Amino acid sequence: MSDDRQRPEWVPQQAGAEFTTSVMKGVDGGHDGMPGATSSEALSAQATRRRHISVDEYAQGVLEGDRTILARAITLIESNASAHIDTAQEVLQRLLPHTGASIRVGITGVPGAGKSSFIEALGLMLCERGHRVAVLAVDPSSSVTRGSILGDKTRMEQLSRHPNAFIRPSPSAGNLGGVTRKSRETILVCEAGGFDVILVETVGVGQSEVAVRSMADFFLLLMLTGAGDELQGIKKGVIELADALVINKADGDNKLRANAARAEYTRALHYLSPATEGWPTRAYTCSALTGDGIANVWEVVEHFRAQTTASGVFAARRRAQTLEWVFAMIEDHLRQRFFDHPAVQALMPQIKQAVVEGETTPTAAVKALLHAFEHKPT
Ligand SMILES: Nc1nc2c(ncn2[C@@H]2O[C@H](COP(=O)(O)OP(=O)(O)OP(=O)(O)O)[C@@H](O)[C@H]2O)c(=O)[nH]1
Ligand SMILES: [Mg+2]
Repeated sequence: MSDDRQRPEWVPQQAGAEFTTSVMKGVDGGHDGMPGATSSEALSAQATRRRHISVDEYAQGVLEGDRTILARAITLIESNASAHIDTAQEVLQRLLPHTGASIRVGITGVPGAGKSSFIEALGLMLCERGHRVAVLAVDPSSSVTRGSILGDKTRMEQLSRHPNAFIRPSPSAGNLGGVTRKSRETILVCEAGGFDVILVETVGVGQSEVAVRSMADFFLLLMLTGAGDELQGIKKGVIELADALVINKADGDNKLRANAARAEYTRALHYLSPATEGWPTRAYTCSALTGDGIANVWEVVEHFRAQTTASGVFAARRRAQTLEWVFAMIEDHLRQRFFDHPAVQALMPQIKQAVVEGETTPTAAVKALLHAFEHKPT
């Protein structure tokens, strides 16, 4: 059973471009607080996995908290096949009225900062308090490093077994735009499925933090005490995205250094503009290992939610994020159509040549390419 839980069902190679993602069973039977799955229930769940599911069944299953259907709905969202994209959109349309009632927390930090351990500790605490916690990952590079998915599942072992938790690894493919869309839609499906806390983990590799910030209400930067160069080590741009800096591993010998780092960051934060209007970003310490400070971090998140909800900033950010999402997708689609256009492709080599050799100005080159795009039939 534990084997099954940790082994992603990789889509076969011959599935080609239809699927770009790995599929992992969200959770085993009985994780809804429902009676544990008997073998016949497990069999019928397996049958559901294979059988075609209609839009109605998807929507109803997700709303009823059926984890098999929830996992399949996410798989549908992660598929790049155009038929699946259409069905996924119909399902999402049905679910939309039931989305939004969660707190979406983005969590980032350099590799080894303890993100997975922190999520395990925080997630378990929240589950014990009766929250339903969905953990998602955004990692555009995970197609290369599939191993980390397995690593994460084992690091979140207790959480992955908790009846109130649902852990979904990153869709393992391609460009950030695609991964972002899939993650945002997955958030919506999880909300419709009754998850009231969404934790989105991403590795600190630059662009993906911006993507996760764009889908999170609260953004948390997990940090380590470094070798004296605390402030230089981390990119200022990333700190400016954060609603809280949390220095992890404040335990044992490291506790004093962690407290010193917190004081140092607190001073530095005075000079930065806060990520969220009216919310001063502060530094905290915690230990994912001992659990120290974890409850305090969650208090901060709840305080943030209460305060920004009262001020209207919470809802305003959600609205702005949704609109940004629309425009980002328009840009993606247009860019794709432009570069895929046969006339553009035909003209491109000579235009590039002319530009690099100084025979054409960039402006004239763009004009010629856009003319080809707009006036030549596809
Ligand atoms: N002492 C101590 N060790 C910790 C703490 N949190 C995590 N670790 C250890 O730090 C290492 C990295 O932790 P992970 O949770 O895997 O870190 P991560 O940020 O998810 O790493 P990546 O997924 O590789 O980006 C593991 O060996 C953990 O056991 C902590 O609070 N205290
Ligand atoms: Mg991790």
